Amino acid sequence: MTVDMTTRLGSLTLPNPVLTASGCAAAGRELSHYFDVSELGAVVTKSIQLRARSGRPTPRMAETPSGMLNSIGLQGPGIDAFLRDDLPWLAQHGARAVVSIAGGSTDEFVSLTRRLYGNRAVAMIEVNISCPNVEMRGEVFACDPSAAARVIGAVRRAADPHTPVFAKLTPDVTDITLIARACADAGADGLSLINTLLGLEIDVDRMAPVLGGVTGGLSGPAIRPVALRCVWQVHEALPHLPILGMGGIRTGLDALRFLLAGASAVSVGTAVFGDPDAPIRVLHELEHELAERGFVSASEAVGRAHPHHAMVRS
Ligand code: RRO
Repeated sequence: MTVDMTTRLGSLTLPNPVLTASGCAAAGRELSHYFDVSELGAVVTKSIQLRARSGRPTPRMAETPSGMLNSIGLQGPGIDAFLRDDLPWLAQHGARAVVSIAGGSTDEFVSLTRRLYGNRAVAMIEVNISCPNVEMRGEVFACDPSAAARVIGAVRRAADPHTPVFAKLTPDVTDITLIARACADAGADGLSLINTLLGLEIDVDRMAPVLGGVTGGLSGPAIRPVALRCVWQVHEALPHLPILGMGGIRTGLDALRFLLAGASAVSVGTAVFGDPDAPIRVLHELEHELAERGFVSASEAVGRAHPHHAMVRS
């Protein structure tokens, strides 16, 4: 039995619901050594900033039980090089590009959004207001409903009306539904849930933090239940708002769990470091798991684990 794998994120229709996660595959080129990037729902690019940036001091990665800490600090080529080299490459290879943008102020987010306006290679904008590896916690706009709404509202107004704008949120807040609602009210077309959790590891030989940047973002299977909980809570509060779910997805069953909790699509991130084929494997496994359960479409599974699912949908 074949399953209709198409999914919608706002006004964007994707051939399937499995994407890469921002930051884990640069702009997709590295993964193209392993599979055809156009086979995925979309490639989500590493968050891009106005200017090139070298990032935080090394070491920038640390392994933890079932997880990974990163302290990259927004290393990247800047928007000029991205538009010149990376975005055209994705378009030439038939990949749909979800462009992640990051800035230190609302004005920076707006400038980045304007640079993307009208570019047909941009399928969607993911607004990263939740990077944990910034100098000041005040720059994590997703920790505060009004700061989050200010950035998302400004980006939505500046963006091409045809381009969906998703806000990427952090789980490091008391009530993620308050931030989600503020973003939705400000015009977000959907949400990406979740970014990494702020963490720390100690090297007992050096008796010092492992990471050069001291703290880092925790990702991988260790955070999957946290991510699922966030997707669940936000879908319960805002059942009509599309969610792109991510956090520790390694298998098709993991992806299915996110769909059942309310995500319309998923991103596979940390898994690619140990298994570069992971996104495409997860896609095939998800299709199989859906078929096994008698689903004729992926969208039928979205939110199915919620007790009031039937009422919400009707
Ligand atoms: O670059 C990073 O250090 C980074 C970013 Br922008 C982010 O959003 N999440 C993360 O874990 N690391």
